Amino acid sequence: MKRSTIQKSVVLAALGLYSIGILSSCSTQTSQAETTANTEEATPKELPVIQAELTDAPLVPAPIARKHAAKVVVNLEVKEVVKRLADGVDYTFWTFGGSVPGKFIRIRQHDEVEFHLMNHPDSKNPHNIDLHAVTGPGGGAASTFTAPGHETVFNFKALNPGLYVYHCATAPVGMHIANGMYGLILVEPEEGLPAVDKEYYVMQGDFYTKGDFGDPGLQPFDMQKALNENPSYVVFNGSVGALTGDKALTAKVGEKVRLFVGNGGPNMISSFHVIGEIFDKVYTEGGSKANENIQTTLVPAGGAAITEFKTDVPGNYVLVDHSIFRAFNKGALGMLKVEGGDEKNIYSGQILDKIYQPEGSTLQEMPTASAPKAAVATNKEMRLELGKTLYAQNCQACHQAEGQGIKGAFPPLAKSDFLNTDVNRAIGVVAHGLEGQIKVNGELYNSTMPKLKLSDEEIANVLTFVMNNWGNKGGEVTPAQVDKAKKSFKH
Ligand code: HEC
Ligand SMILES: [Cu+2]
Repeated sequence: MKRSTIQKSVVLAALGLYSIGILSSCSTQTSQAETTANTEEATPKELPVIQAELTDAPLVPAPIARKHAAKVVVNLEVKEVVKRLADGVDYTFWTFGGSVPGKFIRIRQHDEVEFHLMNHPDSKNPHNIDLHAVTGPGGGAASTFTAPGHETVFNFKALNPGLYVYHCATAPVGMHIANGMYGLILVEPEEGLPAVDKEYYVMQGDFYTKGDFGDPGLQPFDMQKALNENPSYVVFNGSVGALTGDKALTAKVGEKVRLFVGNGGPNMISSFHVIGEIFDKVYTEGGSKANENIQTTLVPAGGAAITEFKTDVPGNYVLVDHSIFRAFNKGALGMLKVEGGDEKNIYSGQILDKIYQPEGSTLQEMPTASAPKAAVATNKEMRLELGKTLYAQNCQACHQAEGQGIKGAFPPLAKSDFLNTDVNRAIGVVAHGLEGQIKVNGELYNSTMPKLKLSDEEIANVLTFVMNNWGNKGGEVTPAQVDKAKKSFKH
C-alpha cells in the first residue's frame, strides 16, 4: 500500500498539479482513503471482531457467508502428543491443535487476523508458525517464537486469496515439520468459492521412524532416514488408515465434492489421485486459476491444491499418492464412499467374463503350443516355494508383506480366523473374488477383492504358503481341493 501511495504521489507530482508542500499533506490522506477502499464500501470503520472456527481434519469450517472484511481472532495451541501412526505403532507428534494435520483455518480476503500462538506448558520444545498466507517476515515466524507455557500474538492482513500451507519454522525446521507441524489456511476470495455439497480436508505427510513400516511400539524420529528422504510412512491426515473403514469420507451419488488437499512434506511431492474419479476442476497449487478434467495433480511439499468433482457412480473411491508404492506399502491411501443408485450407462460393472477364442486358422494354433508351462509343485516344499513368489506378485500389494493387511481396507491373512476356520471358503474367495461385508478377527470389512486370474495349481500354492506363515494353522492345499471348493463356493 505504501508503494502505491508513493506511485500515486509521483504521478500527481509529474502532472504538476501539486506543490511539494501540498503533496506531503495530501499523501497521508490518500493512504487513509486507500485503507477504506481496500476493505470495501460495506465495511464499517471498526471491523467486526469474529472468533475463528477451527476444525480437525477431515472437516473444514463452514463457507464464509459475510460480504465484508472482519477482524478474525485465531487461537492455536501447540501440543506435543503421543498418538497412533499405524496399528500397534505410536509416535510423538508435534501438533498445531492436538492432531496432524493442524487445525483448518478459514478466513476471507481482506480480513485482518489477530493470531495467537500458544505453546502448551507440557511441551519440551519452543515452536513458531510460518503461514504461507501471510505477507511479512517469515510468514509470521519472526513474531511467534513461543516457549513452552507462553503465548505470542501478531496481526496480519490477508492480501491474497488461496489455499495455503502453514508450518512450524523453528530449528531444526525439518524435524519440526517431520513431526507433524503443518496444516492449511484457506483465504476465500471476496466473492467466495462456488457452492458444493461436501468439503473435506486431506493433508499428506511423510514420517521417518527408527523401525520399518509396521514395526510396533513407540517409534522415535530417524534423522538419517529424513536426510536420505527415505520415509517409513507416507500418510494422509497423520496416520495409516485415517481415511479408511468407518473413517472413510462419504458422499452421495450426484453430489459435488471439494477436497482441500495439502502436503506438509517435509520431503515428498504428492501425485494426488482418486482412483475411479476425474477431477472436474483443480485449482492448481491452491491458486485462483482452475484447470479442468484432471486425473492426477501434483501437490508440492509446502503446497496445496483444491480439487472438485461430481460423484456419478456409487462405490469406493481410493485416494492415493500415485507414486504407488507409497499408497499400498507406506500408508498413503484413503477412501471416499459414494452411496446411491447405480448409473449403468456411466459404469456398467462387469458384463462379461469368458474365454477369448481367437478366430482364424493361423491364430488358433498359437496359444497352448508355445506357452511356457507353468511350474507344477510335486510336494509341499515346492508348493511353499512357488506360493511365496505368487504371494508377492498377486496378494502383497493389498494384504501386505507380513499378511497384516490394512485396517479398514484390506483384511489380515495373518492369524485370520476367517481363513483358519474354513479353508474351502478362503479358496472360493481367491478363486472368485469377494464383495460385501465380512468379519475378520472381529473387524468388519466391506470392500472388494478382485477376481484374480490364477489357475487351481497357483491358488493351491499361494494358499499353502499363506496357511504356513504368520501364525496360521498350517496344512497343504492341493489343486484337486481347489477344484472342488471352487465349485461349491457360495457367498
Ligand atoms: C486389490 C486388493 C487385493 C488383492 C490383490 C488380494 N486381495 Fe484378498 N482381499 C481383499 C479385500 C478387500 C478383501 C475383503 C473383501 C470384502 O470385504 O468383502 C479380501 C479378502 C481375502 C480373504 C478373506 C478374508 C481374510 O482376511 O481371511 C482371503 C483369504 C484373501 N483375501 C486372500 C487373498 C490372496 C491369497 C490373494 C492373492 C492371491 C489376495 N487375497 C489378493 C483385497 C485383495
Ligand atoms: Cu515446532
